[in-house]
Amino acid sequence: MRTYLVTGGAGFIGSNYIHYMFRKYGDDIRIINLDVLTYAGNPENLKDLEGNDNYIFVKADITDKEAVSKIFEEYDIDRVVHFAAESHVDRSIKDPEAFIKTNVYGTGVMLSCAKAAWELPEGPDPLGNYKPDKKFLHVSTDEVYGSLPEGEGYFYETTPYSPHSPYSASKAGSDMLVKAYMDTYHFPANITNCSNNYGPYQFPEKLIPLIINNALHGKKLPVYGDGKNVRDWLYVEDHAKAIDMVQEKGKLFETYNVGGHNEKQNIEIIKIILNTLNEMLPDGDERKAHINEGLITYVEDRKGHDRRYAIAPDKIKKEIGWEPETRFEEGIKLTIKWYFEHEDWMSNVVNGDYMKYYENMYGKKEKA
Ligand code: NAD
Ligand code: TDX
Repeated sequence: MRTYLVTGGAGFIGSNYIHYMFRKYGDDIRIINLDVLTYAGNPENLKDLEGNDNYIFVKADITDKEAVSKIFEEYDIDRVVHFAAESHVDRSIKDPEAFIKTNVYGTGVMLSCAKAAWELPEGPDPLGNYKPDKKFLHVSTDEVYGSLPEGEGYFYETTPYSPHSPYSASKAGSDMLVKAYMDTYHFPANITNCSNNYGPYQFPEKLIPLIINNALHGKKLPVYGDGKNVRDWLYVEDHAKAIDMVQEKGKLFETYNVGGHNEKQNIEIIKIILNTLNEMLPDGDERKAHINEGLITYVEDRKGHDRRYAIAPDKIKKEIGWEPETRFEEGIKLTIKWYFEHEDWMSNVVNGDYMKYYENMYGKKEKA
């Protein structure tokens, strides 16, 4: 049985990945989920796995080397899938330090512990020798490549790094550490750089769930700047599938960009959500009365706001055969349906801390 160590598995993409993996491999795999449960980590995301003997949750911090080493001592880990990170750009602008600590130092700890557990004392490779079939996958983002001009060019694996926010700079730093481990120690790893994800279990600080939640409650829909910034949206399950395919079919030491040529301006996304909500809510639902474009509110722009992200997924398609399966029109309906069916999940998440965050982040913007 193959054993996975997933970091950050209680977050948005990590929990979708764990669900995907158990659906795909069933009892043939065991997953250890290492997560410290920050505001973004939610055990409810994995509640359905309670009682599954092949799922083990360990509450620990990736910056705690002793705790991470202990997991490698206790279990014979075959695959590491490293999601754990501080992930929200706006928070990184207000408080960069947590990003530097978790994303850069935390990734350093994960690499060091995996290397120590997998390394063989000697062998034919002067750079490094490892137990067979051990692999580390570092989950990263397209934001490390910086910003593209409107309507021109794509991010390739060869595009130079040019991060602008503390978040993307810290992710770039973590990618560089993984590259350094591969080059210096021949450490068996891959990096994936993915575009913006959306889908179930996404925390409502990110654009799509924030807009869905605010629209349902008749709250203003904050649009940064002119609303014409472009993101390349991917349904989260397609990302989970890509990660698994890269680990099993990709070439070690390679980076793969993950995205589906689905560029949309933020304002387009918001209008699609409003139309889809109205389409999907039953006739007579009183919320329909307030779900309209009158809620759209232009607010102060994000500092250093990247204009456009767009991934060229040519390499992952050609070498591995991965392609996104969920078109945006379908993915957004699946996502909205999930939020309709999980109102409790949302009301638990939107607790006192979230309200404080919201007031702190948007209170001043709306008055601007
Ligand atoms: P998220 O914020 O929803 O989840 C992060 C998880 O990591 C949470 O469960 C949190 O508790 C955990 N965590 C944070 N700090 C930790 C620490 N010090 N020790 C242990 N656990 C810790 O993030 P997400 O959106 O699911 O993103 C997951 C990964 O994918 C991140 O590395 C992110 O950079 C990358 N990524 C995200 C997107 C996106 O659109 N969301 C796109 C590309 C790449
Ligand atoms: O209230 C808002 N209003 C608004 O106009 C919010 C929260 C966002 N926006 C804009 C900013 C961006 O142009 O929407 C776009 C998307 O914003 P986010 O959802 O915050 O995502 P982004 O900044 O693009 O980063 C995301 O994608 C890449 C994830 O948060 C990262 O973790 C991932 O690496």
